[in-house]
Amino acid sequence: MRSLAQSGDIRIESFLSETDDRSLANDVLDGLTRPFKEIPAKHFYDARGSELFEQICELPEYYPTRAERSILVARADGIVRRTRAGELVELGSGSPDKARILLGAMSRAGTLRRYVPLDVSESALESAAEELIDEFDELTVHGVIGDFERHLAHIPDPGETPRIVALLGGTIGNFLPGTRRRLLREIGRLLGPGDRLLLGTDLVKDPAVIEAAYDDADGVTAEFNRNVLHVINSELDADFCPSGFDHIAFFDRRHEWVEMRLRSRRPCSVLVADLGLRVEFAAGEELRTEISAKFTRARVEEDFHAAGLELDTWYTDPDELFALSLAARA
Ligand code: AVJ
Repeated sequence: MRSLAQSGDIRIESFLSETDDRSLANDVLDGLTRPFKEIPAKHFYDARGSELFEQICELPEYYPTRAERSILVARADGIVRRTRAGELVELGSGSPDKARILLGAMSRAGTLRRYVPLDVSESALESAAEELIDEFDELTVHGVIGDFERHLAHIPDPGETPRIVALLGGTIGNFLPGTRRRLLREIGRLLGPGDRLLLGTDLVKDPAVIEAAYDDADGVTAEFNRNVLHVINSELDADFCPSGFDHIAFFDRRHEWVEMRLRSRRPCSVLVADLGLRVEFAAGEELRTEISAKFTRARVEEDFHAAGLELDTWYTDPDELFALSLAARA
């Protein structure tokens, strides 16, 4: 563990190291040597990918961020009244926008103590911590730089107040059903009896609306999708030609998830020099880069049940685009 910052109110620790590079290396080795090629969605988010994602959140077609925000704004005070929480643990925190709404409600309720963001991006975490410290006098921040699939054990023990552990944005949808349930179970271990999980899930709706959100007119999502190839090029000394791949996004009705893929226009041979790996793509061959599951209330409840959790309160926006679930350990 590296301690990166230690001022009066901010403490940031990092649990990323060489094992971090290994995570991408392992995923590339596994994912590009299969008959159906695949790279996990978490590798989009280097500095450029995070910037592109922030741009996606502003696109007219990409409704989840706005819908979730509107629920948070309408419900944050109620959530805090219900839980009496004074601590927010946010997994995959990214920008401080969502935390600010919940911390503001804790501050109004007089319970606010601590914000514990966990994110892979050191720069995002530092700037979020500094912004929020300036806004809330009573706040301390204990940031954890890490990956919530591997570093949940480094979340500090709870303080004196109940805590909310938040996984927002629909990020849970990036995981296949079995992994999703395992992850929810692990997250549940962070919850004491009075603590609650706050989970953001995008909802099943007209496929045309969903597909537009993942294939915007300006091509920002296409660039975001191709960014994973830039990440592999720079981190593993590969020679992908990102412009040789088309962006594909479609709603799979049977699985109720969106898939993003990259389709090679021509036959191409890629060298991943750091791994001594050569990978061949046929013309038209596709690489799956993301699944983003869309939920119904019943499906969320089933997942909670399988993970040893139970739904406490279900909140949606008026158009039922997105949902926030408050859940407890069963
Ligand atoms: C950040 C994972 C919630 O799945 O909607 C946005 C990522 N991918 N556009 C999502 C994403 C394409 C986003 N999550």
